[in-house]
Amino acid sequence: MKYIDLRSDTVTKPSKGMLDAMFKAKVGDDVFGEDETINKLQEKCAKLSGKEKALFVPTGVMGNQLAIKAHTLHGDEVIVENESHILNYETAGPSVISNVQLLPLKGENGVLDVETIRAHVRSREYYFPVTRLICLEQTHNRSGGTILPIKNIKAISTFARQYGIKMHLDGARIFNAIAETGISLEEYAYNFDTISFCFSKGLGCPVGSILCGDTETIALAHKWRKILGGGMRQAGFLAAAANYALDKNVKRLKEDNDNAKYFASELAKSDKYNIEVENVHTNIVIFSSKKYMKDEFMKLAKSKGVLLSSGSYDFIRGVFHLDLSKQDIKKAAKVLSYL
Ligand code: TLP
Repeated sequence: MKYIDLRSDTVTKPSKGMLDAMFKAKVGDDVFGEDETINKLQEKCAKLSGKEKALFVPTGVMGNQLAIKAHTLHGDEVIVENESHILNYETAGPSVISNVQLLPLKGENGVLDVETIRAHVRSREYYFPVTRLICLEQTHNRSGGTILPIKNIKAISTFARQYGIKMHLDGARIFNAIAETGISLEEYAYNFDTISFCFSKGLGCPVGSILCGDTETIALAHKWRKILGGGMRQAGFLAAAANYALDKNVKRLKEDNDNAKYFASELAKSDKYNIEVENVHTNIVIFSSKKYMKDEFMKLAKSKGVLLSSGSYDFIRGVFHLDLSKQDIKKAAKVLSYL
């Protein structure tokens, strides 16, 4: 059976144009800093984000973990949102790699309020951990690709700077947010010390993410990338895909966001689902079935040709990406409306 794959935007395969660009890449040994395609990508991303430097990394997880490692000391505390990727899907990496404690705070649709953060920053008694870092996520995956408002980001950033707390953005899907808000990567990034984003999601690359920050922080991250086994040699073939994606696949993300909204509004027409259409800001749709438990529902949908993934708790997740046609999306919505 040919499945309509809504499990994630990570499931895409490189297009012909991307494969051509990869095939033609000029590569070298990146451990010696000699891969010109990686160097070009890193310079491009540094410029786009308004940061001094950027580091190509294999995964979004590595980008986040290197940022946490570079910003913290053993025994520090890192504020994250309750439903963040860093807390829920990174295998306790911050405690394993950086020996830090995460302090999860409850947000509203992924959005943390500056007053909630203020109330949880530790005072400097010797028996408290030091609040060293705040991590935010744009778009917010488990809340359904919701966009953190720039006003909220700015308020948190202003507060953090005042108290000498570092800021990291897990911007895995930031270009999906940019497609809606029109706010530049540089304006978002200005509010953070480091920002990571992924090429292997909506941008359609097979592998790769990037971490941007100042020279000193990226130098530390570079060292830790090597320690963790991420010195990738002739990875310019992969960086070529990322360069291609930045040129060709950024603008079209609006289509994925619109497809997600269409799909959500179709599901909402049936009374079989709990779904909040107004919370679909970008390319992720979170919903639950009133009739079936999550696992049962996903199995049933699969038997009818639609692959979905697990969201948080009893929520089911559909993610929209460049390997889906309009027809696929119409069909998926129709199939689910009959379940
Ligand atoms: N997210 C994956 C799964 O891990 C859940 C997905 O299918 O959505 N930050 C955010 C916000 C992410 O959503 C992801 C991947 C990552 C980081 C990690 O990226 P990778 O998988 O490249 O390590």
